[in-house]
Amino acid sequence: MFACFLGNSIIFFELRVLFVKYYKICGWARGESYFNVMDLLKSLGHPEEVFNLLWFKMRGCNGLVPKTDMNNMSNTLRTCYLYLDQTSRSFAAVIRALDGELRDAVCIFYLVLRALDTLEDSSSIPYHIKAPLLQSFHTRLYQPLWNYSESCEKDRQVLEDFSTISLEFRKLALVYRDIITDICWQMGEGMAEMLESKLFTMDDWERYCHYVAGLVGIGLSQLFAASGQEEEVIREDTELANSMGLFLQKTNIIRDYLEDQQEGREFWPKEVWGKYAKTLSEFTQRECMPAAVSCLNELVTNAMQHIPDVFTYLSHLHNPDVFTFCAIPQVMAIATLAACYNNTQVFRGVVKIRKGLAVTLMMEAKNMTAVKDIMARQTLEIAEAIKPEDPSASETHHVVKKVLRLAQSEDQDRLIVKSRWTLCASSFLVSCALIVAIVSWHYLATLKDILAWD
Ligand code: IN0
Repeated sequence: MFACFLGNSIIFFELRVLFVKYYKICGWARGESYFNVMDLLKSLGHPEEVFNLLWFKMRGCNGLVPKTDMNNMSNTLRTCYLYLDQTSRSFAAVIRALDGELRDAVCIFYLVLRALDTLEDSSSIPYHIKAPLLQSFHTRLYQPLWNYSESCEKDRQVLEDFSTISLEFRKLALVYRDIITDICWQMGEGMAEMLESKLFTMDDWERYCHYVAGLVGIGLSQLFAASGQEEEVIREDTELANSMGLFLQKTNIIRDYLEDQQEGREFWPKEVWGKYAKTLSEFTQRECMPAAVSCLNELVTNAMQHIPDVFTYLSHLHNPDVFTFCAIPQVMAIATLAACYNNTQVFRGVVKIRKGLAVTLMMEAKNMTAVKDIMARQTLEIAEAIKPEDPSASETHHVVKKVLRLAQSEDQDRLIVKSRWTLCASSFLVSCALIVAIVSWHYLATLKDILAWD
């Protein structure tokens, strides 16, 4: 066992050196592609991810979703899709997979929400200006010349050229416009309300997440129903739609602890972190790591409570494109939570899921069985990382059991067997790669010597 581990470690190191050299020589895929060689290396222990990455590399996003025909679009709509690509490349591909007028409605909804979110995030705008700006934001959708150029945020372009987005908004059918306007109005009011209040209680946390993400789920459900691509009932259960948003937003808040600290923002609720520290910023200090991780695990456990609602909401969807659109962010979120759980890296840097895993999840999340499979697999990873001494251990076990029961009742053993099989296959693949690498290395070295003699 030890020899196998040592062997694979040496192989891994050799391959890393080889790949990094190759990467430097070729400059392959640097920046302009969907992944680079380091992404491949990170997935070396997961052969199916390497395979999917290569497939994705060859076919690009078009391998996952059909290409949008940009030729028949107005210049302004084309610009909107360009902004969509700039703000969120992978999610843009997911939106493009939607059908007909729903696709444009969701694209515009997404950009309008980005603009509102960018306003909320702009720390350079003082409170007395920001609050009325947020509250009146929905009215800007009908003001053709309104733009905002005072933001210094990364996505400020959507505010600076808001007139292009609002022009396309005004071309949408009235049903879509009314839904988008109403959600922006509620969200702007909510954001203004929360501007000055710190997130103290769990209720504050839930309310904040409802305003910025739950309402998105509620608005999307209304758009799906209005387009006729989903049944009317999907609008009715706003609690389920809210949970879809809360699961995503809580995951973002947990993952972005350090980034938010560095930018002077705090979104972790005091009711939880107050049990482990005097100030939230303490968690960046090495000596506070055990307390920080306990707090982190409690929040992950809290976010996981939304998974049963996510299953129910997804099971109500009938249209395969709408299903994939909703399922992909959810499976990415559970993978992010699994990567964060019990991980001190949350307090030291960026926790990101492997690109290979992200591509694999995007390719797999096509139906309820696949989504449940993914949720169960990631939940099992969390289960394996639970430490008995963790203060939330029993609560985490409880939610893990609930998710597994809902996800895989009759199939638990198959998943465990599958993950073991994957491990063996990985070792085998890595070993084969080593052999190929070493043989090639010797062959090239010999060839070089022969040429030198000549
Ligand atoms: C979203 C959501 C989203 C998509 C599908 C169904 C949803 C149902 C309820 C609530 C939200 C739903 O998905 C995106 C995903 C996304 O943008 N991913 C980023 C990754 C990242 O880290 O930013 C990417 O680049 O791929 C999402 O996160 N939000 C969002 C915003 C608008 C719309 Cl129309 C849909 C943001 C948020 C705050 C979680 C709601």
